[in-house]
Amino acid sequence: MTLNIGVLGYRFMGKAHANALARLPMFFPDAPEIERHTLVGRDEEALADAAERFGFAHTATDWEDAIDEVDVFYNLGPNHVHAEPSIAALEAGVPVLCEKPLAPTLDEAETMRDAAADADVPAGTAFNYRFVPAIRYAKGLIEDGELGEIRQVRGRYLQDWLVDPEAPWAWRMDADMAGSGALGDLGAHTFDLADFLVGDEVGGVDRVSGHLQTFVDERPVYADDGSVEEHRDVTVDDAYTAQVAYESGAMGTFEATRFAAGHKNDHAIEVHGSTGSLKFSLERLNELEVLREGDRGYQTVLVTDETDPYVDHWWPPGHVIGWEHTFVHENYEFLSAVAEGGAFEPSFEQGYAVQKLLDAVERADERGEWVSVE
Ligand code: SOE
Repeated sequence: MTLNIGVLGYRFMGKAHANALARLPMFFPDAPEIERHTLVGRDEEALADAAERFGFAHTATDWEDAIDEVDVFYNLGPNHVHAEPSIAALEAGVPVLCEKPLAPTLDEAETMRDAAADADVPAGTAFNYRFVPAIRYAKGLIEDGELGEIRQVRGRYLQDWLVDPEAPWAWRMDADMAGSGALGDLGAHTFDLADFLVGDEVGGVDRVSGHLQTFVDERPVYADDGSVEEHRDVTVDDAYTAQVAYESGAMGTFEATRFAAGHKNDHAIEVHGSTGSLKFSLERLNELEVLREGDRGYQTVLVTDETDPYVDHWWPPGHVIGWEHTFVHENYEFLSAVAEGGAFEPSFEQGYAVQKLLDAVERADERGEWVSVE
């Protein structure tokens, strides 16, 4: 049976997922058969152009029409359009893959989590960094006890696209549309990654601290001729830091920023255990640095062997892969779960768990003290 895919959104994430869908039959022949069926968006001209480039057979300016026509729905729109279409799709029995963070607010994320719990189909949150081969390899090491008892995790996500105060206003800077800024957009990825890697070892999060800062509180909106039309308020954080206390006694430190000059998309995580450590950086995503008991320093493991997760689908050892491949792996797992009636992780439940952390970090910042997550 062919799965007809409907996709809401045709910009950055639309392109990343459309590329993944196009690659699947070529590199993952055991993936379910798919048809890039309907692309959904509001601007008819831009939509028609994107549909042609991305290989979609149809377009729709109304997501409700698309949901009636497809077997699977991808919600890749801005955060404030995550809840309504995703819930409608789930209520119609259509599986959903939704971009992160799950929603702008914890309340909305909760309604999405509940809709997923009532539905009998997969509902996935698109935390793509779980699907980096080196991250899967790291998880294997942790599960096998190679690092011993996990004591500390340290995650950071650094970007620099807002250092310039004249950088244009965008929906990601609006609290109503985005929820939060660097915290939800970038921190959500790191919280999920930490949970994926060490969640089973360290248990849930007990309490968090939080500090959010907005460095530039309004930004220009530019007309097509480059002139400034107006200035709009920035109502989200430009950067956050947080400390996390896990139930096991393990500690976490996390940060993200859009103001780290010189760092374009620098997502890194480190884990320290009683007998070893590991370090991962997205800037060298084919590698993992590992220190085992007795080592005098970190050893760099090139995670490109045929035996490494997902790598046998691509190139011979040493022929490195990139950021876009994480979406192919994510789409493969999600669509396989849909076709086989299996479960997909990260689920909406896991997206909701991350949202609880985002909410707690904001509450901690507002109160100026540590807060519990429940
Ligand atoms: C923001 O700049 C962004 O595009 C995020 O929204 C993505 O989730 C991240 O992977 C790259 O940066």
